[in-house]
Amino acid sequence: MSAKRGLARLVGGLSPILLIVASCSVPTPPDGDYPPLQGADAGSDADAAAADTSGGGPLVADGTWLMWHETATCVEVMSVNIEALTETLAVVQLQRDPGGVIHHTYRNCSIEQTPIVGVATKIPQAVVDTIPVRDYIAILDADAVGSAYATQVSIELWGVKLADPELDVMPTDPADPRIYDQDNDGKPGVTLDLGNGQCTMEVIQRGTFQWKGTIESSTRISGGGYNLTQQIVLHASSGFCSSQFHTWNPPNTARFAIMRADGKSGAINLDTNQDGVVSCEEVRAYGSAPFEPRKVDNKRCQGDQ
Ligand SMILES: [Ca+2]
Ligand SMILES: [Ca+2]
Repeated sequence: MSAKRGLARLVGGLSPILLIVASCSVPTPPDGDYPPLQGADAGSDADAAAADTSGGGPLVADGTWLMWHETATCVEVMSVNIEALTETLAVVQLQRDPGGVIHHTYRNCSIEQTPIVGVATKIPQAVVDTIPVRDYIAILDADAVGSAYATQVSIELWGVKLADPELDVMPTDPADPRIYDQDNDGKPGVTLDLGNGQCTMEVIQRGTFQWKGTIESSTRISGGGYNLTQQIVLHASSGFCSSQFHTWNPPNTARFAIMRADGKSGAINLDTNQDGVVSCEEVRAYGSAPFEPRKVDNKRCQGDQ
């Protein structure tokens, strides 16, 4: 089935949108791989708080960190704009090179979304576990508390491989050779579950992330950023899944925190089974709650589209 069929069966009166494509005004990307250093101006809500018992010494990057981030998506359903939130937990290995650049190796551990008009949109663990590990860099203007942290633009692809991950037009034909069965269920792309098994949809997705924040302590960095999500529906089983909605990412709402998790520098040690590795299972056991996820607020979706 093409991406254009089966539109708006469930939600009457909704103008069919060719594809679920989230869009918003994207800030000017940095020149080259090394973004200009700026403060955490992109995240007006850059106040994510979590338990942190570490001191105010300089930050030592090398080691294992937990990253939490929260991103918002607005969904237009029957002319009403609704906000959904996505809470993500990841294990990030940080390594500093002699020039001071911080290399990140990022592995997703859990991705949870709030329901949309009461319908749960589940990201199955089989999808999360098979998202490729990705690398990106950040720079710090210094190691002291209060110093600025900024990452390059980083692209996360689900179920598709692109020569230019950031700029290539996303394919829409499930037979396109760039689309692959990431979650190994025999179907192209990744399979998402809506409404606790009510229906499924096979999609590919491109997530664009850039983070800017501040060193809060020797074991914690937090701030805001922007994200852009583009999702192509390859096939939908029925019902709600085959409805197409206009979605977008509201600006200046994304938040993140990176918390050292390997017990060094006074940090918390999430290696609870003491095998020397902080696993995704151990990160999921810690959860998002310590980062105080905010509640959905539909007022945030009444503005820019
Ligand atoms: Ca698949
Ligand atoms: Ca462990």
